[in-house]
Amino acid sequence: MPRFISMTAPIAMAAANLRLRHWPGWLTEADASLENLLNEVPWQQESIRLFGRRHPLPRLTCWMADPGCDYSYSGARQIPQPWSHAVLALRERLGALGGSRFNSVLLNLYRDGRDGMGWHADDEPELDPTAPIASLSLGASRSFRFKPKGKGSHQDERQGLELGHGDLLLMDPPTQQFWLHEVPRRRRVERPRLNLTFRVVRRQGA
Ligand SMILES: O=C(O)CCC(=O)C(=O)O
Repeated sequence: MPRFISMTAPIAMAAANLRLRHWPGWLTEADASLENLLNEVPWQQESIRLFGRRHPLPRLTCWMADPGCDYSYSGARQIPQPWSHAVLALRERLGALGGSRFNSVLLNLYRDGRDGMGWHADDEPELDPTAPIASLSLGASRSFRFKPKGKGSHQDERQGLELGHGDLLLMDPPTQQFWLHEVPRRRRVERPRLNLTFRVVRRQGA
C-alpha cells in the first residue's frame, strides 16, 4: 500500500437511495497536494446567466478530462484543460477504489467561507449514472449536505457530514438520481478549500 493514502474502512452512510462512503484523512500527503494544486491548476472564474444577467460563480473552477469527454453544467460548456501532474497522480490512486476509470474531474476552489455551491445533483446526461463520483477535499473543513429531490425540504430528511483535509467521499449510484447536495456558505471560514470530483463521462459516440 503506498504511503500516499490511508485505507482504513470507510464510514458508510445510507438512507433510501443515498449511498455514501467516507474515508476521513484518506490522503496522508494532503498538505503537499493542496499546495501543488493551488499553484499548478489554471483556475478560472466562470459565470452563469440568470434572468438575463451574468453572475460570477461563488468559487473558482477547472475541468480536466480525457479527449472526447465533453461536459456542460450551469448552462456552460466546459473547455477541458490538460491533466496536471498532481491531479493525474490522484486519479491513479482512485482508479482501483471505485472500480471505474475516472476520465474527468471538476475542481472547485472555495477561496473562503463566502464561496459555496448551491443545491444540485451531478446527474447531467453526459455522466455515466452507473459510476460512482469520488470527491476529495483539501484545506478548510466545510459542511456537505444532502436532501431528497422533488419534495419540499423537510429538515428531518436531510443528511450531512463535515469534509475535512484529505477526506475522500464516494457517492455511489443511485445517489445522484434521488438526492441533491450543497456546500453551504460559512461566513466564519477564512481559509481556502479545494475539492476534486472525479467522474466518468460517456464519450461522444460511445
Ligand atoms: O465541493 C464539494 O464538496 C462538492 C462539489 C460538487 O458538488 C460538485 O462538484 O458537483
